[in-house]
Amino acid sequence: MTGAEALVETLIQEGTLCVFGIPGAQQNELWDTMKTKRLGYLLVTHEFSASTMADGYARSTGRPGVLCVVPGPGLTNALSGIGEALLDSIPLVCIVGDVANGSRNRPFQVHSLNQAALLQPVTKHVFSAQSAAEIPQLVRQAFQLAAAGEPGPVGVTIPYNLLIEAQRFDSGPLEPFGVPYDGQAAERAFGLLSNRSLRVGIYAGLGCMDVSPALVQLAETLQAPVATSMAGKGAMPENHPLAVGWGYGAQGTVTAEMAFKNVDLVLALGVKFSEVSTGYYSLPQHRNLIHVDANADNLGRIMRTSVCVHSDMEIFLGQALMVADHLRRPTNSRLIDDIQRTKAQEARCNADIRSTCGVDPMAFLLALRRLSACDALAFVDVTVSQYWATETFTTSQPRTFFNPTNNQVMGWSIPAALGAQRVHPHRQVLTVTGDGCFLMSAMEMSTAARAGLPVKFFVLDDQAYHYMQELQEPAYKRTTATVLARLDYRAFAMAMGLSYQEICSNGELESRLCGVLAHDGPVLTRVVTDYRNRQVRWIKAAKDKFTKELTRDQKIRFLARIGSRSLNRHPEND
Ligand SMILES: Cc1ncc(C[n+]2csc(CCOP(=O)(O)OP(=O)(O)O)c2C)c(N)n1
Ligand SMILES: [Mg+2]
Repeated sequence: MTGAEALVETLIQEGTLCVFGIPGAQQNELWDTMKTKRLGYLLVTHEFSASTMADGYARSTGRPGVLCVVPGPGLTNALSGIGEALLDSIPLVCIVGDVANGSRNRPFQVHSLNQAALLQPVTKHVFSAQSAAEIPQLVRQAFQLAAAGEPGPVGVTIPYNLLIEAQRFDSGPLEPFGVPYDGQAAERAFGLLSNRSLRVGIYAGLGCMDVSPALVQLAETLQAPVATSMAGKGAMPENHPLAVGWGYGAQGTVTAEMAFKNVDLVLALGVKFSEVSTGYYSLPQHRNLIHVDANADNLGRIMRTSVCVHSDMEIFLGQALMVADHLRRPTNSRLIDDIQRTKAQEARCNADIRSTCGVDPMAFLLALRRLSACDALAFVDVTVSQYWATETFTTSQPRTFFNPTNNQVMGWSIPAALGAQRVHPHRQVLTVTGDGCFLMSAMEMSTAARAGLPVKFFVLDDQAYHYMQELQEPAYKRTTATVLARLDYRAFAMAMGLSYQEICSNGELESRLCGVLAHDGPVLTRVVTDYRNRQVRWIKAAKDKFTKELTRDQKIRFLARIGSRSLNRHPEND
């Protein structure tokens, strides 16, 4: 086989359903071979989408997503999405072409940036093929490493001359990696959990996404309320009586904050306590905290921890359930009633419409949840509404709600949704995008039309970076560089080949959404958004914590500026 044939065979054997990317001179041999061997592929319009579609594929399937890009600009365009996957623990295999090596290497080749050096800071590891014979083995290793422990992206660079070299290849499946389980630490954790005078609360992260039934069983055994991190949303069915939503401080749901006030011991499973998920590290510190994670480097980094357990989540939960009789608490009807009552109050408060000229974003999210399928795949972008969506877009199944959590790369939701739709052709796939995010990746909608991917794109149009305004206004009493263009979305949809809909008032929500969701092709829907009168709990929590950490001098400077600017009744906002 040629190097290209060996590479494609390996991708097929590793279960790849689709490769995302753009061909170039260094990779035409590979794309031609993908076609011959019937490996699925999807042409994107910009390589940011190649990494992000692979990310959407990975999040929705739980399997490594694959992108294939040319060296130089193909790779640098893809970096923001690979970075998101790294910080969000998403497995990707990034096949990056490289300039010729060996006797074909010459100075000044096109795209001759240092590909491995570019990949290094955004991946777990970079494999650089030096000979054609190595290609299949390196690709297998990349798949294995991407999914191992805390998942993440892995790079493979392949000089283009190797793709046409014919070789005998000898590569078989790799021995699976051992999974971590620190049995002694786990025993200490079970000892603490068996103290029935301690009321336990579970905080579940992305590491629990594929062990949902065991998580539910442990929660019922411990009679523990379960909050999730932002990325862990879906690991616990949110319609379960012990589910309290996301976060457990002032940044997440009111129900989670209430339920964890009475908790003596937090059991944190498969979480990192990242800045975004904790509302700028504002989660309350409980006296007892057990932290379990597959990556030892994540343990005890943010919160004071009583016991750290380096463990695979499936094994830890399996072992915990083996000693369930020692951990079991009697049914706590009072807790369950309190959760139910607070959830109902919170839901009533969220359903209260606050906007008058345009659509209330919370009303939109609630209607979208009510009217979409319960297994719909929802992709939410870096809009201020991401926090409301995480609170109110209740999920009853794992791997159905997604957002770019820790790199917060704007424009992520549009390509990520396309990547997921490509491998889930019969599922409803939705995006909730701000108009700023829309401007970053909207050209990718042309791919939806070209490839017949029926994603329903919703853009929250307030002609501004509202998120930035929310951060800037309280501190500076004016806003800078946050006003966006007024777009003709209808014309844009037409140019991209999409159907178009517009929702201009709360009264139209129900009927317009029903129409959009019933449509069998891709639709762009402009939601004329009125952001006034609704607080963002996450921003308040983060701001309070940030302010608390300012030095005395910094506080005085901030307050003096706010004071003098408050006298100006005509702030210059642009
Ligand atoms: C690539 C990138 N650039 C800049 C930012 C900083 N940023 C975060 S949110 C945001 C504005 C989002 O605006 P929009 O999409 O309109 O959402 P809104 O809050 O208005 O709903 C900006 C500029 C970022 N996260 N990512
Ligand atoms: Mg906006």
